[in-house]
Amino acid sequence: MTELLGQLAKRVDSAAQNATAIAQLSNEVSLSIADAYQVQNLSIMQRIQRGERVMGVKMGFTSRAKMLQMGVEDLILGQLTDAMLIDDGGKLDLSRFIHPRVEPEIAFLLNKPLSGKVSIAEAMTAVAAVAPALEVIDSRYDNFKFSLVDVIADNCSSAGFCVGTWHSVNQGGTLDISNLGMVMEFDGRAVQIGSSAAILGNPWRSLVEASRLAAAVGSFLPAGCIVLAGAATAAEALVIKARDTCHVRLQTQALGAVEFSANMSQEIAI
Ligand code: OOG
Ligand code: MG
Repeated sequence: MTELLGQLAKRVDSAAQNATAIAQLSNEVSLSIADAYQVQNLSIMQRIQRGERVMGVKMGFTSRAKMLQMGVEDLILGQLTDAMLIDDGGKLDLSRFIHPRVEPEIAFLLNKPLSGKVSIAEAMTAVAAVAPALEVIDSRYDNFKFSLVDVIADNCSSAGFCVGTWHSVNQGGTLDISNLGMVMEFDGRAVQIGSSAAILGNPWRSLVEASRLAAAVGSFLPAGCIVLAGAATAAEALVIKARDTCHVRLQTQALGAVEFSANMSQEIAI
C-alpha cells in the first residue's frame, strides 16, 4: 500500500509541476481519508526534496459557498510551501497552472504552537497577527472535479497564496475579525463579495479546526506557521488571454487590501 501511495503522490506532484490535468485517483483506487493525507504528505516530501520549505497550512470548505461550489461537505487541511508564495503587489505567471481560481481569505500568523483540541480563546493566544489573503487554487484533476479523498491527496488544490500587511493582535487588545466585509476585484470589477463571518461563522473557528485536523494526521501547527482560514466566498476562475494582465485585489474592512497581477508568460497553443 505504501508503494502505491508513493506512486499516487508522484502522479499529483508531476501533474502540478507540468500543469497537466489527471484523472481522479478515486476512479482507480479506493483510498481512506488517512491514505489521502499520506499521499498529500508524500507529495509535499517531493517538493521538500526539490528545496521547497513548508510555511503553513490552509483550511478548505470552511464556508457554505465553497461547499456548494465543489459539492464537498467536510473540512480539509492542505500545506503551503514557499514556492507558492506570491508577493503582495507582485506578479503571478498563470502559465504555471492548469485552470487556476482565486478566492478571498484571512491569514493567521502563529507565534506559539497549537496542537490537538483547543478552544477559540486558546487559539487566539497563539496568534501574533492577522492579514487579508488571496489564495490561488488549481485542482490537478480534469475539469476541477474531485471527491473528498481526491482533493485531500492533491494537497487541497493549493497552488499559490498572497498575504497582505499583518495586523498585530497582541498589542492593545483584540481585533474583531468576526464580520468583516470582503470584496474581491478583477481589474477593478467586483467579482465576489462576502463577509469573514461566512468562514465557519467566525474565522477564529477555522484555527481551532486546523489544529484538530492536524492532530488527526499526527501533526500540529508550529510557531511561525501561517494558517489560511478558507475562502469566504466561492472561488473565481482566473482566465486570461496571452499577453493580457488581470489585476486581482481583495479589499477588506479593517485589515486593508492585498493584490497581485496575473499574466500569461507563454502563448497557449490552440
Ligand atoms: C479545494 C480547496 C478549498 C477553500 O478555501 O475552501 C479551499 C478546492 O476548492 O479546490 O481552498
Ligand atoms: Mg482556499
